[in-house]
Amino acid sequence: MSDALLITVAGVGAEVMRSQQPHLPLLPDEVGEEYGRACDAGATIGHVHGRRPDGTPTQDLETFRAYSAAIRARCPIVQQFSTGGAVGMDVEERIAALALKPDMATLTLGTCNFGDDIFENSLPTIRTILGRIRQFGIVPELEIFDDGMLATADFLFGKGLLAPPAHFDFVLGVPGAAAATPENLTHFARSIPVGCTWTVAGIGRRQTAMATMAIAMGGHVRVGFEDNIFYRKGELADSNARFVERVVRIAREVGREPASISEARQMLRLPAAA
Ligand code: KMH
Ligand code: ZN
Repeated sequence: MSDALLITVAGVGAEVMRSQQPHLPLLPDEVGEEYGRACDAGATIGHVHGRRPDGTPTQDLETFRAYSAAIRARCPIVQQFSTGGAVGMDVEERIAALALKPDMATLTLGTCNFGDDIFENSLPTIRTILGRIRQFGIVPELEIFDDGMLATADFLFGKGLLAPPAHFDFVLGVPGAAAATPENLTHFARSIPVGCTWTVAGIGRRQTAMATMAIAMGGHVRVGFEDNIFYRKGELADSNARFVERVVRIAREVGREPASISEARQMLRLPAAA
């Protein structure tokens, strides 16, 4: 297995607003340019949420069509559509854009608190999302926010609804779900089948600490405005690429290089790019 580092850029998200992060991309050209700069810096997966021009979240297919085309015109990053959307969206809305057949789509394996809200992923919701992912031949990223979601992964593997090796993302530090601690990251990484790949998305100020641990552990990294808007305490990041550049610097210090797009596609079991 390659030692190359997968870096996901989660550059849009559904919760952060322009009033908090003035560089948040919203229009298709802005999203294309932002993901292009992140890709130039070493990101190989682009995790995509939709926004209306006023910044409100949407999973509308036409928004994703425009984002996807703008990203593709700028760079060959692996495109991963969110099916989480924003809290409160119904499942049909969350999966509407999958008809565009992105390379990958997220699949969160359980319900958790999400600050004051509830991020709802009951088994029927999971089955509906997974059904659509399979219908369109999309590679899932299994999102794990809390311990019980690892049990659901085992359950789905046992039922043959998912097959290892799979790609996971551990989202650590959401208020109300698993904390971004070394102990949790170690436990999560040990709990998935051998041969699976994983990234960690450390929320807020824990982003860089979690990324550094993942690099040392042989895992992979997710960064971006969806998870963290500050480059360091009190200083807003001026682009998503800044986070990617920092991860690449840390990785090189411990002897890991960012994956190329073709390496990433192989590691994620995606067909070679056309
Ligand atoms: N916005 C969060 C409630 C995903 O992209 O699949 C859920 C989320 C997960 O971002
Ligand atoms: Zn997301």
